Amino acid sequence: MKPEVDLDMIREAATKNSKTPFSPATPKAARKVTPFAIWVITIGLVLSGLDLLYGISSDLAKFSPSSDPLVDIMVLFIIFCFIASIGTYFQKTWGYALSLLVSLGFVVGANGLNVWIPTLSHPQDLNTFVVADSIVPALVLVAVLTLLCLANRKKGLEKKKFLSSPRSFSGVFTALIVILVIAGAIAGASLSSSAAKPSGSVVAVSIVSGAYNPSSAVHFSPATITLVIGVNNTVTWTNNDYTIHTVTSDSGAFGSGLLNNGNSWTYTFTKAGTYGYHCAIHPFMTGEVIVLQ
Ligand SMILES: [Cu+2]
Repeated sequence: MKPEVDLDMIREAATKNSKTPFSPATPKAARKVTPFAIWVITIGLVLSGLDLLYGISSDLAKFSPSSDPLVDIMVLFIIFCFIASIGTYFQKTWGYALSLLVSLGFVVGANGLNVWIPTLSHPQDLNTFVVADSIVPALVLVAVLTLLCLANRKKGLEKKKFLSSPRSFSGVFTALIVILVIAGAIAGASLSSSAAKPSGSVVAVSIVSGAYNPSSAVHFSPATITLVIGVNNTVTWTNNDYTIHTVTSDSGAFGSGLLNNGNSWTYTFTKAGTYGYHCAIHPFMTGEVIVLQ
């Protein structure tokens, strides 16, 4: 009887030791573990900032300082992304506030431009596509998690499992966004490689160098074109400027999405009519396509 009891005690002690280290809870509690949601927000903001920096790099490489007011706004936005990521990492209220401002501001602003969905459906250039495809989903993720951190900051994030652990709501949500971005990039790569060459003669329109400038005389060249269905009803626009532009129908009939320097976009007109278009980023850039039957 007696040896058995001893054995049980030893066994019990051994299991206890293997589960928790000998030192009591104090050092573990003192070492603050960064909650999972904080990591996601911090990394999301840094990646979005780098992503955008890459997006405007061709403009910055050409002009220093930048020539386009939009690029200046983007530079400011990138700086705020990095400051917000630091503030969030240290779990400061101002960090959460800035993170929310930056992420919501970008998502709402980009949505207003109405260029992200066309970029997804017409992936002309994989680089532009990746920038468009990743930054909006990443900032939606950042905005949702920041809002939850802001709401729970007084009670302590580490006490909320859905924020502290990856095996919870925030983990599943993060995984979904990552899968969405990867699937989008794969879809974009396969779509751009399978883009069909149009038959018949193609009319070329150039987005001229310096088109970003409101006082520049020419933006789209030629600004007005006349097409005849069955003869030359396909148009290719090429961005020869050093900043991002779009070809966006005034009526919403067509849209190129974002076009980086050197990118082109092709559209075939199948119905007679007069189609006004503009650049979604620079509304003063306008053009017209007249289609004859
Ligand atoms: Cu433009």
